[in-house]
Amino acid sequence: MFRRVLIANRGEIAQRVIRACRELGIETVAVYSSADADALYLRQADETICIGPPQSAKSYLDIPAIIAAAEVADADAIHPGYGFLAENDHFAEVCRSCKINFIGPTPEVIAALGDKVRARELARKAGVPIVPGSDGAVEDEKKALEVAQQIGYPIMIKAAAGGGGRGMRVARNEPSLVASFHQASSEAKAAFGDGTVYLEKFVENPRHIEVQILADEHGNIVHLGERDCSVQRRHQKLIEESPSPSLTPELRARICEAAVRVVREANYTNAGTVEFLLARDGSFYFIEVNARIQVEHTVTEMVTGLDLIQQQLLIASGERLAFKQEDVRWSGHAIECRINAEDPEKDFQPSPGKIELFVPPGGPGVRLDSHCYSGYRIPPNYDSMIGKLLVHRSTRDAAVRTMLRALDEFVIEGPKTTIPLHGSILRHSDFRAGDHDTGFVERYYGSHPAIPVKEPR
Ligand code: MV4
Repeated sequence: MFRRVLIANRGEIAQRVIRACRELGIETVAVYSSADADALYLRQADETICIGPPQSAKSYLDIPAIIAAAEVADADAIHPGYGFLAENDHFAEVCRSCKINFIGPTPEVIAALGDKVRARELARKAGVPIVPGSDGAVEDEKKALEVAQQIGYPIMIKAAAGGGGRGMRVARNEPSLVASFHQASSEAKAAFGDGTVYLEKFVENPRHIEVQILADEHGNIVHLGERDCSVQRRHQKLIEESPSPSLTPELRARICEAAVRVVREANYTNAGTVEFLLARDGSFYFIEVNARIQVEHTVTEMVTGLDLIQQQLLIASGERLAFKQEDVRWSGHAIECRINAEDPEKDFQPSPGKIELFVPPGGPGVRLDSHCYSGYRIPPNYDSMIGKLLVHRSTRDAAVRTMLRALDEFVIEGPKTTIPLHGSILRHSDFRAGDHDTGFVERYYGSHPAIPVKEPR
């Protein structure tokens, strides 16, 4: 096992990795930008190193600064967390050439899955359903029109270098397809340096189901079930839960087995997530793989009792998975609410600044992963997540009731937060019935999110 791990991240995930390392007897090195000098995770690490000014590009994204910190601190591994350098194949390659273990998949696998056209091809080869669409990249508008003629409208144009909702457009007829094709391609070129796009049939208001997997370096793969992430707004997830209220045991088994097939075809190692769209009629389609630990991994931790960060560390140090698929047991229902310092009444405008009073909820079935405290100043330079509030109860209904109780207990004075919005969503009859899809938030909380457009039935 590693002796010393450097965490190339900040906030709650830095703290989460420190906790996992502590329990495994691994020393930790935290890095920080000058904006994070008073962060809680710095007090919990064994060593801290300032890597630069507030701008991410000059600190948490600065590869030479992070590698230098790892060399100086004599770390034998780097955990990238999520965001920042977590899916940067070049960074993983630099780690390899410096003989530092990157806690994640190999650079080759990160690169292959980062190219959404290649990822789609891997899924197809693995016999996993993909959304009807183009056979690879679409080079020009003539080809785009041809493909659209074949599969029918509406069509989605996606950037090969995109993912997570970035660089996507919908076209409902030929003129709009031609315009959108060129727009999507130039946007992708500007944003990612690669204008390659591909086409898919547009699936209207799907549910978003993702499957957590673990894969060791000896060919062992297990899935840890799914998470339903359909409650999102503009590709920012608000609520995640497991199990999904929209899967039957049969459908669940098929999706989870499909996820394992994708991961095997990709030679994937470490923790990862396979994303699917689930249509109303029960058909599901692979969309992409997230080659990192995700924010919402905690939901799966609650229902499986596993520590996914410890599993990442064990896998990256070359160990075999200590359990088989049939040993994985799921219990009860977990829900996570992402609490952000944002004002839902002002189009989710970030609301950074000093937290005057922070009173965390607690009690049976409640977990809060947060790096915040009374007096903490939320820097304006990074994402606005204050923390992740989770509950674990024996049924979905009990979990919802415990979450409502915990949200009521949670006091954050100072910044505006998404706490009241979560309360409103959890009381909504469609959410209560599990009858919600990725269009739910826009539909009911479109203009003035705290006031439902249509009152819950
Ligand atoms: C789609 C889609 C409909 N049809 N692809 C958005 C995030 C990215 N991972 C894929 N996304 C979508 N791809 C086709 N062919 C709808 C979405 C989508 C979505 C997917 C998952 C979760 C939330 C979403 C919100 C809007 C659109």
